[in-house]
Amino acid sequence: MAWKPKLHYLNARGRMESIRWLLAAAGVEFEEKFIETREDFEKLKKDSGLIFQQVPMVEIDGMKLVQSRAILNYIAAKYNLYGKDIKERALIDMYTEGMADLNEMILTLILCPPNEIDAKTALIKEKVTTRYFPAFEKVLKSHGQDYLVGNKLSRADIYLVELFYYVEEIDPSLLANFPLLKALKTRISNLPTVKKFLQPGSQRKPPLDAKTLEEIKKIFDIK
Ligand SMILES: N[C@@H](CCC(=O)N[C@@H](CS)C(=O)NCC(=O)O)C(=O)O
Repeated sequence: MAWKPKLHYLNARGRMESIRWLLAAAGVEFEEKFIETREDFEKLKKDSGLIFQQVPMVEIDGMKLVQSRAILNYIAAKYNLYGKDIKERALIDMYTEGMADLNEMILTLILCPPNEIDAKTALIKEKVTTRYFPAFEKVLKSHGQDYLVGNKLSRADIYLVELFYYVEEIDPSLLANFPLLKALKTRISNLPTVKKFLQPGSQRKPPLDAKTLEEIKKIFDIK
């Protein structure tokens, strides 16, 4: 059997899900080792020498990589999803850093105290519709091409489409006024590798539920 990258994280989206998306879109099969208890996490820290005592960690090409952005950069470069030159790479970095800012807001929503959830949700919706989606619609309009950078699929397209699915979970209407983004979503979702990842039973993870959140808080000692 061919060697596969091994992903060490929770059985949840968190900071690993974009890595799962990128590998899946690149057509790379991967294994997952889930951290299910505080003891699992302590053991992983001890046995694998996690440099910052944090996950995600990905075993790939003889390395044990941590820091989600570093992992994404490596996978994107390895599978030719990171532009053809340093200018394209700079654009891809610029766009994906904006996407990472939005993702961080979405990712941390569930950690908000209940009395702050509505305000934070409203803020996300406002940023989506007045900042992030208009920015990426404008990029696509400016060059009239099918992909964000270099007329070729890159990690930026994959990350943005991943975010479309999260945003739709918050409010399915938010993409309505952005025709080029809607077309991008359809185009990327129909790539055979992505289509497969979107099918039930894939390694894509569902939204976090309250029970799993409580388990995660125990594992990471979050008060
Ligand atoms: N900048 C890091 C942040 C990693 C991070 O915060 N990991 C959390 C889980 S999502 C963790 O391991 N927390 C345990 C701890 O910090 O002790 C990345 O992007 O990978």
